[in-house]
Amino acid sequence: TNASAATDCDAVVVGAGLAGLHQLYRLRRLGLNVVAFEASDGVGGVWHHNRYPGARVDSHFPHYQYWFSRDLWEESEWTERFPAQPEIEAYLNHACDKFGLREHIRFNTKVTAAHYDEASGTWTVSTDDGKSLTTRFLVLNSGGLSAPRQSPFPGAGTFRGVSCHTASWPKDGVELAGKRVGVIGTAATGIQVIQTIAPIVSHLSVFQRTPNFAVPMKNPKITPEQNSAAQADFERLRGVVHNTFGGFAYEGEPPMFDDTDEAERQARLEELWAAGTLQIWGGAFADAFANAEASHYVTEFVRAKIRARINDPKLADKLLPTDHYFGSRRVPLETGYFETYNRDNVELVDLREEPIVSIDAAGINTATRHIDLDVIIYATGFEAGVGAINRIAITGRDHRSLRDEWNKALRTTVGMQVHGFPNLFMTMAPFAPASALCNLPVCADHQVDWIGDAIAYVHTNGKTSIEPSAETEAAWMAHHVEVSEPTMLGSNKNSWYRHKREDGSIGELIAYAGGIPQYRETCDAMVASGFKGFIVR
Ligand code: NA7
Repeated sequence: TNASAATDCDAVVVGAGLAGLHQLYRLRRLGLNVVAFEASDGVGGVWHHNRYPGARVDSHFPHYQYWFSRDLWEESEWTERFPAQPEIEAYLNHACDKFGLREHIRFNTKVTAAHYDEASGTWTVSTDDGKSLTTRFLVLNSGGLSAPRQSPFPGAGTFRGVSCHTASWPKDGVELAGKRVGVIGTAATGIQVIQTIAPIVSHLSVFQRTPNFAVPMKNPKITPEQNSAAQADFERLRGVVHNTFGGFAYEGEPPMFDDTDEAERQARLEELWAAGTLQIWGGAFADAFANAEASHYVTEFVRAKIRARINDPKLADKLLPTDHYFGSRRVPLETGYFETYNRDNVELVDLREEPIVSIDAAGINTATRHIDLDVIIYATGFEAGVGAINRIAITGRDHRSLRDEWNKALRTTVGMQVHGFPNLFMTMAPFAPASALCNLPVCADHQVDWIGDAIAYVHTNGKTSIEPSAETEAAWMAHHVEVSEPTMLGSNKNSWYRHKREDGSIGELIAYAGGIPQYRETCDAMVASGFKGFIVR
């Protein structure tokens, strides 16, 4: 069914994670001949790689699942309100097989380069097995938080114990019982690891560079009745999540901060603190992201709550951020995380006082001492937004390199296309809700659909290629800056929500803070107008 006999396939999908699997399904439904490449040996993307102890999603039941198939939804059962990694990986494997996708995925094959030939309107995609194939459309579903940051510390390779990044966790696990363990990083991942392994290890050294706020996760078992109720409520829930700021169906409308008095504010925050979800982040007040006074108020509330849980006030000072508002970085959920520091076998190493200088065979050298370790866990995060894409050498029209262009000035059109790169599409890329501020399955479904619509438009109209015009891209970037920079996210330069250029300098805010409804309106209008503002050849 290859529409263009001149190419090996119609579309290439890169990555078999949450978005890639759906993308493959969507493009196959258009009748296209699709080849998917997956660098690892299984499906699931981040849910395949992040096998570290305590790994679970921060989106509460029933939000973190595909919304494109009623059938899949109605047969899916979950055991916990915040499902753990194995359950989500199993779910994605089930979806893969249910929709017959596995046979179209080439596993253990990494895409290394992609070059666009303008004369033929085709992409040549090269893989690490030395092969290449040609395709009309190229879709990068390679993930926004999937390229792990490598250890920057001198001597890291000389460490004689076990060391690994949380996103490259071995399938057989790592022996931690009774070991002296160091964890570097105290964000969403580090927090999950630390609270989980502290009772198991003999001694835990936590290497913290920037303190983070975190809020409680309440994670009860999901009952059969709750599963049935969610299954029966699919249509309504789907309508709701696609029309909320971050892809969650919360009950009730949040009040404007200024419309509440002191008692109402406290009651609201107490209620959300007790609820144990991400709602307290951005959902406490309607203007939580935009109103500095509200941000300040919520920050002080969270600060007091956390402080009360840490026995040693000096330790509390070190664990509590003073340099940013609550919610201006990605808020992690935690279960007993702060109490972990009340344990005798847990030590906080404050890297602002004693930075890591090097690693040797026996452990970590800080500026003031040597810490003996058997295991070093890197919870140091990812090259956010662009990392996985930039690891592919992509050249578009006129041999322009995407990586070079992005390093100079990061830009996309609605986070899914880039001017100068016809027929190239991406999900989870910068300047869309899916880049950071969203329950990802909701955003991903929307992006996968839009990409499907764009490809269908070219395909069914007998056209060759589509790309946004420079003006369309500039307009989107201006809109992004206008709605995102003035928010509290824009106020924080120290977060993966900001692009880090190759020279280490801080660049654009990649998190689009306009919310899903506003984003969808723009994207839907592009489709409805027959892709006005796009160059269709
Ligand atoms: P993050 O959020 O990027 O956090 C990485 C953590 O590692 C953070 O605490 C960093 O400190 C720390 N880090 C990174 N590099 C270093 C070095 N060189 N030295 C010391 N500490 C370092 O990654 P996560 O995996 O926790 O979470 C990523 C997202 O995945 C998460 O937001 C969810 O959406 C899922 P820093 O704050 O930069 O000072």
